[in-house]
Amino acid sequence: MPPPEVAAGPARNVDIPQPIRRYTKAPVNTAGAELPGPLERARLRLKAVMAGTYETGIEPGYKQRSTPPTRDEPSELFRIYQPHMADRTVKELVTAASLGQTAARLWNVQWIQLWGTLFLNKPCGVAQKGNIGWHQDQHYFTTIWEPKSEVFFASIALSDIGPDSGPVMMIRGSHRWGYRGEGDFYGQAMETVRKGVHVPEGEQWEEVATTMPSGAVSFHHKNTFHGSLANHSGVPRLSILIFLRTEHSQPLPDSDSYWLQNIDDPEICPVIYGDDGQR
Ligand SMILES: O=C(O)CCC(=O)C(=O)O
Repeated sequence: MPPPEVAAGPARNVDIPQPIRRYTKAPVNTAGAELPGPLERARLRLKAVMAGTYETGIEPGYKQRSTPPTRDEPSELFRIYQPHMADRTVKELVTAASLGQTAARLWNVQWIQLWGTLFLNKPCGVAQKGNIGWHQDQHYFTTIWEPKSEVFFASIALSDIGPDSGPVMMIRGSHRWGYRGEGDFYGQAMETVRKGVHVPEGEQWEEVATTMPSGAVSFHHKNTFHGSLANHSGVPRLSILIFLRTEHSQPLPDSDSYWLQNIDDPEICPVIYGDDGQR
């Protein structure tokens, strides 16, 4: 049975009420019985990755958009793309069977592949320098996936995310607006970025905070407008964003994107639900 948020029946780019929130600790608690568990281990391991220590001996990919390694507390938003390439615990977390199962149920599909990850450390008290501008994820993938591709995103909370932690703010219902070609993930002046987004007639801009406990996962549609503001909670806000696709997705044949270069490599782009032979 699909979970109650999901309409029954075919689910191609399903019209899911926003924000989608799956308050499940499953990827954490079912991934291993040992303590302190993958979540706690992942937090520690990500500190090492932030400092440039790579357990697998492999550097995280897509370096051009990642923050250079440091042992210091970050003084602005810290981003590492592809941390699962560098660390086995992080890989274990992002490939947890329960994550794939939950995603497959939500999207009502037979197959889910992970094609990217992004670790975010939003430090406290750095004001605008911690922001992520309003955007639709689709904006960054128009040169990678065929337009109708079922590509979506999950965000695992590695710390408790309350209203004052700079939670992701989802714009309710914006997944139905279609791809708008507006917004800017990297823009940190939120008002300016907001002014560049035109709300379709009859719709409204309603921000909904995806607050959630550490270990929870939220999923969002590729066309959902979202962004995040300053963290005032007193502790860093830690999240791993996971890029996913279903069997209803197709790479653009002429794309030379980094994100397709390893799409057939099960180490970097593992199938997290369904038949690996389908890749
Ligand atoms: O975690 C955030 O603040 C935003 C991450 C993001 O842009 C996303 O989930 O697609």
